[in-house]
Amino acid sequence: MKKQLEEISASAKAEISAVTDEASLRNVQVSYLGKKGKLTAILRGMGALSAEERPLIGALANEIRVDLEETIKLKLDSLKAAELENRLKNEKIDVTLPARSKSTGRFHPLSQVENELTEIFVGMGFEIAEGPEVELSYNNFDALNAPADHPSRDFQDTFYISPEVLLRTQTSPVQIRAMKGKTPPIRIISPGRVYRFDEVDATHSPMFHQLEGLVVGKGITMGDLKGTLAMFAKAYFGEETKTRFRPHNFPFTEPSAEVDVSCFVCGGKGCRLCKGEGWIEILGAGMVHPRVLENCGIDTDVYSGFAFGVGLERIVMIKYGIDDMRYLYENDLRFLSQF
Ligand code: 2NL
Repeated sequence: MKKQLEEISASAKAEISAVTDEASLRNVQVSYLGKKGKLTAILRGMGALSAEERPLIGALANEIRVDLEETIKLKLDSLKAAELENRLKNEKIDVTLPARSKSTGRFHPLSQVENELTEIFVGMGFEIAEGPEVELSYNNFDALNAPADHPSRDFQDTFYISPEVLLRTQTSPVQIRAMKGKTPPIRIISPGRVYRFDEVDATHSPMFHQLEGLVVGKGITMGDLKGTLAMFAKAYFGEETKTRFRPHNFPFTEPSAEVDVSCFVCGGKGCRLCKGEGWIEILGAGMVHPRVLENCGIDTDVYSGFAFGVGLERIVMIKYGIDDMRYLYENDLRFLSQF
């Protein structure tokens, strides 16, 4: 029986040393030390031994069991170490690979243009003024010298909440509030959303964005208006940009003008963007009508002012050659990620 035990020990050790993975090692373990294992069978059959032999064989069998358990444990450790070694070799990280690019967020083109314009005017000393989008009809129309029969006041053109309250159709009421609230000098810009009762198409939306500017002080003239807008045009469209004023009419300014800049694509020669004109209309402006100043409690013997209004959608569309305004509101990333 001793010989049998030594054979079992030898063959178990040979098998243990031959396995190359954990699962096979477990099989060897079970086939020798498991409930129906070879060593276990010997231990079970010890009842048949003589009283002298039993303790000797028992001790030897136990010794072999402990030895095999230890051998299996060592083999297991070495298999695990080998596996780790192998993984470390195969899962090598190439730190020289270029990083996967992360798609970062960005400002909507309208916000980008609003920020660019704001920065230019803030650089010229303007402050940013804000006000409510739900306004008094008085601030939106009456204070701005829009007569009761002015077409823009029609309920077909303006979103009324009540006869006295509406969604502002321009950001001018912000300037009205500023003029009522402080004494000149005043130098403000008011970017924001405005609303008009328009059908959606390539050039219209019931909600769009404006940026207006207002300067009120002693001795402010048309020359200041022209100089300010010429400087703005150069800062935004490029140093070579020229500015042109065409007579126009707004109820809130007198005189009023529409302002064109020389085409920034062709430099004035005429191209597709400027439709062969050489000029692109970018905003409306004028000297603040004395009645508007009076409506805000400003003494027209002492003060005068100028104002202008830019449609931000228009500037975005001109700048990027976008031919349909609806793209600006659809939030399609294929469109937005181009800017
Ligand atoms: C345009 C024209 C303009 C103004 C807005 C203004 C504001 C006050 C007094 C006088 Cl409080 N004027 N704003 C003046 C001229 C033109 O906007 O076509 N905007 C897109």
